[in-house]
Amino acid sequence: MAYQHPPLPYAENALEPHISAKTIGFHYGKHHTAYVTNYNKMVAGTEFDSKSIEEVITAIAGDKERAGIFNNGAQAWNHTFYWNSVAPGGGGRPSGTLLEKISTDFGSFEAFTEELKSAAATQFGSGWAWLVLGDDILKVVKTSNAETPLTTGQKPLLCIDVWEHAYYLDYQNRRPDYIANVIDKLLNWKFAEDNFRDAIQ
Ligand code: MN3
Repeated sequence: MAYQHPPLPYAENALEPHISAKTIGFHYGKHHTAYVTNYNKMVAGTEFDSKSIEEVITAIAGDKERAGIFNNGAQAWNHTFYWNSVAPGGGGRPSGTLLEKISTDFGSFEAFTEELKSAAATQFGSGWAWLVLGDDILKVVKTSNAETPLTTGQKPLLCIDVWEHAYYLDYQNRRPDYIANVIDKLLNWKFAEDNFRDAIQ
């Protein structure tokens, strides 16, 4: 079925000064739109037309003949998740059971943020850094290009886009500065708490 491009959950300038309206305009308006448009064109009239985007991505992961559908579909899904992973007035810490689980599984909240920063900074080339729940343990993972933890049975809680298009207009080559600002000022812990609650039910 066609994947609806969800509206951006805030104004294009709402993440300033950490991510500019210009970056969001291109990133949401051009890049994300293109992934959604391409995915919908590619699945129209095929066996995938009746399936959800999550089902399609999971079913065809690693299938080289369907790489085009996978790449566009996973990028459509990953970006929607990313827009919700950041929010104006974000950053800080989660509360309650998620903070306790992070402290247990990483040693401390600070140890978690260092691991997330490191994963996001060292992802070679384009990709993503994620906080996921897998096998009842919280983990930081990184994925290349369009790859997504959805296909490996892990439940994403938050993600950071580290493709150059996510930060280059604002930070040029200073990816670590972008990552630090996302973690300190923008991460949407309410979204992560909701995802964590769903995952452990
Ligand atoms: Mn992107």
